[in-house]
Amino acid sequence: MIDENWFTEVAKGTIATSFKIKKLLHSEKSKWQQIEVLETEGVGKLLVLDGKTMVSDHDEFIYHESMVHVPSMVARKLKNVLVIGGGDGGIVRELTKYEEIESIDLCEIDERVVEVCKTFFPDCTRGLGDSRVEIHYRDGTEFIEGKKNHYDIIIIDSSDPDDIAGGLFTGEFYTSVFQSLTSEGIAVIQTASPLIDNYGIKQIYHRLRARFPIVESFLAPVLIYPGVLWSFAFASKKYHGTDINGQRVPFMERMQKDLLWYNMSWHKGAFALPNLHRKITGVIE
Ligand code: SPD
Repeated sequence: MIDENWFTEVAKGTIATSFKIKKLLHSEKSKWQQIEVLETEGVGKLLVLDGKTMVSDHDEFIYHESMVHVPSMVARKLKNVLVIGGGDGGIVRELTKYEEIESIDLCEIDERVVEVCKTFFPDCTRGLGDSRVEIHYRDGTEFIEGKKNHYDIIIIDSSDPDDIAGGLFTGEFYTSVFQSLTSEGIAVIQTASPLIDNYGIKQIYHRLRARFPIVESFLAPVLIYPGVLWSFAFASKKYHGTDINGQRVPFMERMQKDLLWYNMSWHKGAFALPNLHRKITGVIE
């Protein structure tokens, strides 16, 4: 909602997060959703889809570095990667830093999100031109159907369950994700704020636990999302979230100097959960 130079996102009808607007840079209704880009006082450019904040110049690195480097530093093999959602390109940008990745499928339902982000968020989209990246403008639930035992990592960078991304939070979809992963595969999924949506999160982790032998969660702050404290599921067939692949450590020791959020100490700490989140995600009763 835009009112008197403020953009406000209301979560669960009760909690509001607001940003002071300098200028409305872009507004359109795509086939799928309302797309807006705002220039704000506090967080630079802000991408809003159907009234919900997605990416800001100010803090996008926290979300993208966390979702990519956690599974990439655990995976033993890192050849084929799938990103579902993520049309802003931030996840792909981080993935392209790994030379051993041979192919990155980006499955984004809305081509206009990619085009708008190329104009307003060039730092996020700069990885999309990498020769290893193939963009598929498809519904993620359909795209994944034909893939079996193929991906080393799947990253689900969707919007929230109560909007067009609803199908990406179902048990059927998680079955497809499981089947598309190799025998050591890892899925990372954005799973909302434990301070706001604990009922929805409980259901997500319950569905994942019914399918994956290892289901863990890690936390990072994202200033622009209501609740700020954000959770991610780490659903894995073989390795735990803190089982960092020692062979990749020298590479990350060099690379982490250029990252703004991720380092290997943070990685391990991100899995140390407060009791509230352990309860919500089914670690303790
Ligand atoms: N509440 C919004 C959660 C949005 C998660 N996806 C954002 C896309 C960033 N690449």
